[in-house]
Amino acid sequence: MDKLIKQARAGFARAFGGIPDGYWAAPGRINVLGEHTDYNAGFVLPYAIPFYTVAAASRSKSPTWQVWSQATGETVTFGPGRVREQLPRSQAVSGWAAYVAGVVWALKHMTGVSIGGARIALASNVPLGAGLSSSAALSVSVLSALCDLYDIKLDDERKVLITQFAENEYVGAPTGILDQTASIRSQPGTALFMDCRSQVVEALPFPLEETGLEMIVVDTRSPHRHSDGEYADRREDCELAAEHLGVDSLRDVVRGQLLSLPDLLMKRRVRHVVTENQRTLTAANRLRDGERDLRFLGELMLESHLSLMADFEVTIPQLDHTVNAALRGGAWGARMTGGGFGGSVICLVNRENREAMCDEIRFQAHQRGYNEPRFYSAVPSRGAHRVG
Ligand code: GAF
Repeated sequence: MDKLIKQARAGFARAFGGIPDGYWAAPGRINVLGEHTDYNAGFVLPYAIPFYTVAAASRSKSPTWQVWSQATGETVTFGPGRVREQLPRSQAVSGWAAYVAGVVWALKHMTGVSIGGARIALASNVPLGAGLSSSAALSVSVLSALCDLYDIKLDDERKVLITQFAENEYVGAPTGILDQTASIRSQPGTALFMDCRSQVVEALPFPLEETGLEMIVVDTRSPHRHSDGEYADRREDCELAAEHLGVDSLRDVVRGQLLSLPDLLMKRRVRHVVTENQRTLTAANRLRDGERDLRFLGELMLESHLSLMADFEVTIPQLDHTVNAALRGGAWGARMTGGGFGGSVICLVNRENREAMCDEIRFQAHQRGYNEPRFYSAVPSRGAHRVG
């Protein structure tokens, strides 16, 4: 964290001069179970990982927002004209800075509070394009900074909805609330079980270390293919199925209802959501009951992957091969994490088998001509907080 704060401070000085009023950090996440269930009002089990975006920020006198990013080295400046209602897409801020403009816009839209300008320098070590929620880390760090700078008091649920709204309506990505919730509400040493209908969360013990286990994230560095369009298609499949079954959302479907769906594709989509919710509930119940040996999660993770592969069709061969290689390398279980169509695989493995498993994954990737994967240890970490 110290390094990120230093980088953000140096970037702030270079881009704007002076020192910022404060520093706010927000993490990326993995999701242990509960994939593509959030927008179906279902259950999820993510946690924050020890990779953060730090926003170094100050209020500014003029009503403009200036944002510098360490990742691109550029400074983007925008005024109130680009964060107002009904803005044609061509006039909206684009690229990474859209997440910042989106937060400014959503904050005003959802609270009615008009905030003044700000200067923000962003430094991050959340891997980009790896399905680890670098965009949630970005928007949550900015929202935390703006709320403190302008003394706006919001509860966590509202913060989640504001950053989701920014992403849905300003950036144009139709995501659920999984990533933002994990970034805002995670607590160290725990996994965050959430009912996405009520937004009620429970921090459940996740004693990886105690049982000699590690959760390894494998960033496959696979090219993301049409992920936005495909993601929106899956949402639409789910909405159509819910309409067909006469339920508010697929969370309310019970197994027997599958038979009444018109075609196999719809049956498979619904089956994924129903079984994924069950897996997530099973895991949450066992963690709540104090189960210390987390190896039981391995099989649930593998079942989740198979369901995402066969029924929901959001994996790609590179993710499937990585899961297979992890299992061959000694993992208790492995699965893709996040939206899919590329990105990362998480693997539950004994600490002493970690290197052998990573070697096997690296070897298999090399054999198939894939990019060299990157490995990270996913220790359950703290959610967004002020760091200076
Ligand atoms: C992406 C989305 F942003 C989340 O809301 C969630 O739907 C996830 O894909 C799939 O579980 O990360």
